[in-house]
Amino acid sequence: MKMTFRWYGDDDKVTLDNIRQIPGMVGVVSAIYDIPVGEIWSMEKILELKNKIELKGLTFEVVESVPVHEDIKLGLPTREKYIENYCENIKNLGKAGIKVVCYNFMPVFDWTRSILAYELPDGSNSLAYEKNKVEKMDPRSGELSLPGWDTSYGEGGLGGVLDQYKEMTTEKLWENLTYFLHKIIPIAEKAGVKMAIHPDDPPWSIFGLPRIIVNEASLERVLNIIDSPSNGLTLCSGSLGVACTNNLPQIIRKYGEKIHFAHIRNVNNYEEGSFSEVAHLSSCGSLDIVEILKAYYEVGFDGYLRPDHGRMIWNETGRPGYGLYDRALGATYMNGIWETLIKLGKGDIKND
Ligand code: DNO
Repeated sequence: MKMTFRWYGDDDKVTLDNIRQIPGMVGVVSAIYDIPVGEIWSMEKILELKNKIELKGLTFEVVESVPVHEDIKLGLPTREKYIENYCENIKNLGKAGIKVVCYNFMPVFDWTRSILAYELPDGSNSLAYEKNKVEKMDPRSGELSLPGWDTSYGEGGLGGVLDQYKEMTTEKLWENLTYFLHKIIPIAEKAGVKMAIHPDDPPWSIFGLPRIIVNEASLERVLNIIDSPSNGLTLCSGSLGVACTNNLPQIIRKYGEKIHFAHIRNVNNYEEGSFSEVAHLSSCGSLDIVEILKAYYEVGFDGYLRPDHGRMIWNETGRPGYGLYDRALGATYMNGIWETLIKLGKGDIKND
């Protein structure tokens, strides 16, 4: 397992110097943020970012994300140009030594929450999803824009793209994903890049827009589209884990070799369909992080892992979900579990 940390580049309040001081941190996960979705990332920009990260003794082998243009998800004729550009990006990233590219196929809205600073009983705050509030939100109002979204709305803006999705069905979205994968996976294979689709967050349809990467059956379906080491998963515990029917350790055991990138986050599930994010520690939420890591250990996981969203603690302010302190605590907690699993496995610690 290679422990990594997401970094949003020079605009991030969290610096590479902060990140390198987290014990056990080997690499940074990042992206080029100032190029519009669908355009080509120049080799120059990719290498500049890579050099900046490596200068601090960290690796840069995972990109999160190369966003997929809405025209690809919509299956419009203009998708051809965007798919070509996407392939160009994969080739360039491969040349620069990137091993894993994370992406998602969520229509219009990426991860969605109703509140960015939900107060937890200990006075810290985190991201939360309150079903009743989301149901009352007007997606066209523009109030719904979360930090870190990569949007590609085109000339008609948000309203325009939502209109374009009016006739979209779950099956049509699957067709469009299938088309996309048939084009990009052979290119990724050649470039030595593993594509890793991120599940939909939350894993259910919102605002009438279909969402398809939501459970074990959908992971199976996406992997069956093309059997290739380059067609893999980003397994996000917090995304899938808010649906109580998703058994994460079971999913990890089943698809272990296809999981190239692990996001680990704990969530507290309230009534079905509402949740808040919490500290990584198992006892703080609904997910058993030890069981999850044990499953990764048992399948011999040697991919990349990162602590996903953290709470805001100790008066930290910054990008919701992506502060320094709680994510660093999460990484440390997980490193502790991992070290224990390794020692137990080797018989260095008696298991009785
Ligand atoms: C949220 C992230 C997502 C993720 C994309 C992957 O914090 O987990 O925005 O990066 O969905 O493409």
